[in-house]
Amino acid sequence: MAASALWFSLLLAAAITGRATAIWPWPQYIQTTSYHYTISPDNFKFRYHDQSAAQAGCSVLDEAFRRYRVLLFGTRNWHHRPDEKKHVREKSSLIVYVVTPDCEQLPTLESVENCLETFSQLVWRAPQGTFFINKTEIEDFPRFPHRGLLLDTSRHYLPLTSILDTLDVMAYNKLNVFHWHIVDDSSFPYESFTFPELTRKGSYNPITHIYTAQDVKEVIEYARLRGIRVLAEFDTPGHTLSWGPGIPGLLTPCYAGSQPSGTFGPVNPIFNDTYEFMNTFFLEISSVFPDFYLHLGGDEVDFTCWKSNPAVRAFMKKKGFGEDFKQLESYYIQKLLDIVSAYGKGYVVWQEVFDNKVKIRPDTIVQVWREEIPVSYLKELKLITKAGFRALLSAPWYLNRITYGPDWQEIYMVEPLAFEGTPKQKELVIGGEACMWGEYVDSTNLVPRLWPRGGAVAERLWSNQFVTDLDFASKRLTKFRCELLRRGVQAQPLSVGFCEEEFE
Ligand code: CP6
Repeated sequence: MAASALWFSLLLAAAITGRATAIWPWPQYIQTTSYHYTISPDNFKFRYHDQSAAQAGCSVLDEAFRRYRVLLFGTRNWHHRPDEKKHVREKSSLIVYVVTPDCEQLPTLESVENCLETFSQLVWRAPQGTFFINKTEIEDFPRFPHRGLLLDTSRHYLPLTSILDTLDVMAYNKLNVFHWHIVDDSSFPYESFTFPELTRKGSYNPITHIYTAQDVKEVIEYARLRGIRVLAEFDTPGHTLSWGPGIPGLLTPCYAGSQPSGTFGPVNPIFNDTYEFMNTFFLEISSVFPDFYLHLGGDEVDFTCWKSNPAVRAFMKKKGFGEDFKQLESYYIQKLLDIVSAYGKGYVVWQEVFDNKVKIRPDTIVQVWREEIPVSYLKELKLITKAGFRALLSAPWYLNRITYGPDWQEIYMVEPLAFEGTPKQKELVIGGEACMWGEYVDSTNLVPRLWPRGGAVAERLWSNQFVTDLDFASKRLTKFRCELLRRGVQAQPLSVGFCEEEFE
């Protein structure tokens, strides 16, 4: 007979066993004991419970069972130790039963999330290599449904492996949205099949520094299997210099006096061709990226070039915008939002779109990135939610920024709901994102800059609002960082010290 049957549900509303070693992020409820079971990898099994709606053939869980077995016990074939086998099986079979309400093809904002990561963090090892798990009761669910990480693959190209490896570590941290800031001024690595010239002329290298259709599919599938959504950002009308060479006429020519200066500004909002291009381009994007949401950017639009261009000025006059270039920006964004909503997509935009009073659909999500100007990020959240929009917080969570010292603590102590507002307003804050802008980051320094500091954001967005004790967090994050090293992630140290198991 199986000695211990472990019951799991996706809500983790079940009794399981384990020692609270390095649980990160901290669960909603945990009651652990010193009573522990020995786990024999030979006789350890993940199983679908009879009452689970999902059963074998559910790829997300089948694959998760396989991955977590390897994470826990390595790739050694534990099933062939003939002398011990029978004995061990009788003594300590351990079965983790998973109950899920559904087998979802794609993760969504509404998805109920997986529990195998938590289970894996409860297993501990004796120096001789024996595995244990303490008798523990645990209940867990996220505080916010949108817990993202932004990677910028334009300022520096990130090889596919860097992206896939990041998705693994996101899953370890229970982050569930990969915000792919895939193109920007510096380069256009996305390979468009409708407009191949964009990549051919806008990437750093059209052979080696691009994401092919196959690459993009691979990222989406790898993320899906880890419960991670891919939120693709094609930022316009600013941050688009790399689009220019591939699509002549798309960008606004800047003027020096009465002559074109040879430089270009944001997307030119005055031509029908611009919107025809966007219509075709976003048709492709809408089908390539299956998530309901697309990120449409809209940040940092510099008006100087538009101001310098006589045709733009004439257009402003005709439309009655006067000297108010925010109205021109709004004109562009509104047309773009109409295009994308016609494809049945939802959208996320940077805060300027809200600040500049663009008319946006009520289901738009507004992402807050500016720290103080013109108002603090908390005030901004207050204003956005007061207007009835959903909001995402990123302003205090720039992982690309580094300082000397334990800077994860500042990240950790952020309280996203510390603004004045009704409970209804607070409900509109659906989460946040850590950002890794790429100006000074490529595959050489990405990993230690992301981890374990990204974990501070992850716990703030997962755990309940009262999990704020820095000493407690520090101890767990230090151990979790050692666990990341064990899993092959080059996470940087939090402070002085060492890991009990040393790794290369
Ligand atoms: N790139 C793009 C960036 C930033 C933004 N958009 C950015 C600017 C300043 C800081 C952080 C990020 N590098 N496209 C703003 C959302 Cl401090």
